[in-house]
Amino acid sequence: MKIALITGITGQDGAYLAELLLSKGYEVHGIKRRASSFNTDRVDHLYQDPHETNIKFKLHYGDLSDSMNLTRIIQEVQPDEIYNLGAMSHVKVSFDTPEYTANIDGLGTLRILEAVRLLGLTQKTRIYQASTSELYGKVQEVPQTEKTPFYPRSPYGVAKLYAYWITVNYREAYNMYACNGILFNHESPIRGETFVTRKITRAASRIALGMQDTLFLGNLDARRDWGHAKDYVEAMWLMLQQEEPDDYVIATGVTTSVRDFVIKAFDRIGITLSFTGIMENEEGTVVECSNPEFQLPEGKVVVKVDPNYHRPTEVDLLIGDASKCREKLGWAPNYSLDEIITEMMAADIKLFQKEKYLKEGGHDTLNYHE
Ligand code: NDP
Ligand code: GDR
Repeated sequence: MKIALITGITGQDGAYLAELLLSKGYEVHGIKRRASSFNTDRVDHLYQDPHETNIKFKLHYGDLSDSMNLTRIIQEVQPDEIYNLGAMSHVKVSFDTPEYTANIDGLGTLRILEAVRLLGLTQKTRIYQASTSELYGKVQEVPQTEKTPFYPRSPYGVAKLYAYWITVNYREAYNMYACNGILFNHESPIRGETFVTRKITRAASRIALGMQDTLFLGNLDARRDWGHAKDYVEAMWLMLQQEEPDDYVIATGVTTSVRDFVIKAFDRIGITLSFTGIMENEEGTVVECSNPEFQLPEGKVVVKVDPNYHRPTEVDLLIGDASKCREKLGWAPNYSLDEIITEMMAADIKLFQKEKYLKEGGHDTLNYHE
């Protein structure tokens, strides 16, 4: 039985990867952060009581800023595979917390690599590093491949650039099996609520249910290559099952603007939007509602631009060429963007229908001070 250790197990990808590895018979260990409230929602369904025998899923308290903690966990777990998914992963927030982002996303990766080296596990433990299409940043060429030059455009991208190269360096210097997956954006119903896709599907659902008036967004012109997180964790695993370590682009090869994502999301629930105006004055207006369940007045403005969501430097266009991964790993995405949006909208409509029902029944808050 193989043993895997996942940093960032409480995040979107960590949860899907843990499910995948458990289904393949792995013993899965994960690092969770101590927080003042529960932060394990995404993996609670995998939890096993530690008093049970034959435990296959175990969480350890830790943090990517704490090298002694990481070294101890790796020593205890003796993993065959480490998936380093932990990160301050929000690009806009990285402009507010650049030093923290460099510490966790950049040096955190070094701490993992160095722990494996110091513990003498270089020939046992394989490492996956969560690299990103944000490395490409300012457009140099499209579609982007493993050979496209990097030009990151945020503290997040720059921190991940360090992580990318330190992974390559440890592979070459110490003959370690360490891979970079250069993953383009990937989404799902459990995507973090402040990333643009989930922000849109949540807001579209709430607006349709009469629980919110307006969705405020930043740059509607940005274009992203969006895939499904379930497909992408499969590629992470495949990268660690090869004879030789290597770096791979994971993408769908299709790019879509934020504006078109909004239109598609509302369209899923029978609301047709049209966008008019330019730049900061652009607005999304209801043209037609064909679903009797969700009736919004024609002409109602439901999307507005708020310049506060603009980034000091933006990544305008991402579209990936995953040919290498297709040829060498036999990987291809199963989900189209339309299917992803359908799944996300269905999940958020259900979530907010439940919330609305509870609120209407007077069960909207849990007041701990009563
Ligand atoms: P999420 O933001 O959903 O999850 C990030 C995870 O990292 C969470 O478990 C979080 O813990 C944990 N984390 C944050 N800070 C620390 C820290 N200081 N020490 C230990 N753990 C920490 O990200 P995703 O699942 O979407 O992404 C996974 C990885 O892949 C990230 O590294 C991201 O940068 C990268 N990536 C993501 C892409 C995407 O489109 N999703 C594309 C390319 C790369 P907590 O739950 O407590 O906050
Ligand atoms: P990104 O994802 O920055 O690509 O990073 P995000 O969903 O945050 O933004 C995508 C694009 O949408 C534009 N945008 C907005 N974004 C957010 N979050 N909120 C808004 O209101 C909004 N309006 C417009 C952004 O400007 C941007 O162009 C994600 C993360 O998962 C990273 O960790 C990962 O490395 C990359 O994807 C690949």
